[in-house]
Amino acid sequence: MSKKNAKTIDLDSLVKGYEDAFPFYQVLAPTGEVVNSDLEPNLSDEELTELMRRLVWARTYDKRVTLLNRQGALGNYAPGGGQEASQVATQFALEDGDFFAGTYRDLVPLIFHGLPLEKAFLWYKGHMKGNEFPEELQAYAPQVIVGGHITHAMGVAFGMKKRQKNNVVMSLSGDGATSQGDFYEGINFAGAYNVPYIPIIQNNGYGISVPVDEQTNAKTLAQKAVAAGIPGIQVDGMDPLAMYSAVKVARDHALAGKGPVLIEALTYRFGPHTMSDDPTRYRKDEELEEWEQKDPLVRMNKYLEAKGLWSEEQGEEVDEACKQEIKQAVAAVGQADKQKVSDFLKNMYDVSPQNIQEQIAEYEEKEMNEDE
Ligand SMILES: Cc1ncc(C[n+]2csc(CCOP(=O)(O)OP(=O)(O)O)c2C)c(N)n1
Repeated sequence: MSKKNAKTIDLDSLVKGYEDAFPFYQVLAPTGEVVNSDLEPNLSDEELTELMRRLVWARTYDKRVTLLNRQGALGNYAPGGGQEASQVATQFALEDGDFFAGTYRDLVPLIFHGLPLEKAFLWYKGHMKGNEFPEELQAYAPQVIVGGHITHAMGVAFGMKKRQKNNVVMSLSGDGATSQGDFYEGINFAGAYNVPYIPIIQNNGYGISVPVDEQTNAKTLAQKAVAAGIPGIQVDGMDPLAMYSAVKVARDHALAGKGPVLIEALTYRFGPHTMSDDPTRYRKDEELEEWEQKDPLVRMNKYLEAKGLWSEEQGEEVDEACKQEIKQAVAAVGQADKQKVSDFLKNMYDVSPQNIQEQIAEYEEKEMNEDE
């Protein structure tokens, strides 16, 4: 005998409903025209020019550091070219005292947040001093554990709320991070405790070579906010003005005591995952070309040129200045102390247990002999 329900539940349309509930926010079309003036940020000419300067600086940095890596001058590098809107324009929307937590791909926004260039390069070289941040810098060192910093960032935001600070925490991570437990724990806690936290997911389509649709059945990553009971928005991650405005809206929301906002930025990395990756093994040339048409720098350039606020010469000046800054930082990194095993060991604990103390003594003796 078959058992039948009298009525059914339309499960398929339930899922379709989630997809439709997350519209895509954009301000600038790839032509540089404004398509949504309601979301166009109220930035002065100076601020718009400064944002463009930073975008160009980021692109030059990306190309230059890629070359330095190939020459063996710096350690491994995770290119950010293509993702400047989701990295640089988002950080530009933060205020003094706001906290930033990014990944191995987000060194450029960390530099704009206050990390000296030399420290960034020491970090690429795996030097301990690359993790020793200036006391006043409101940021974590770049996170390599996928999703690991989402719970940490939420914790900082929890602390800000307890101390009644008028600031927010913003984290940057990739789509792959939303496949990790830490992501769900972080946004759930942030929602439950209503903390001033803005997790930004840079959906660049891949977790190394794994496409997003193999990582999740969700059609948007913004919809993952629903389970945490917080707003989730999907934004054009190649549009600097849309990314800037999205963070401003989220920041105001958080500071009004209304808690976190999850932002999904639809973006693309033009380069490989890291310098040891070959993206041609999992991406088609046509896909790259299609995304290159959406280049955040080109669209911002067109927008500003139409306003008479940006010229090719200005771009060249920024390019040259960035190269000089990099040159000086590389030279400074060359002067850094050689790393010692004893220093690594001393860095592990505030008060070292006996076995570590023994190892420190053993290595210090060896190192002394090496120096002689
Ligand atoms: C917990 C953890 N698992 C696996 C890895 C290896 N790994 C490094 S980067 C990466 C992909 C991350 O993809 P995504 O979060 O989308 O960031 P993207 O690199 O695209 O910016 C993986 C799996 C890791 N670092 N940490």
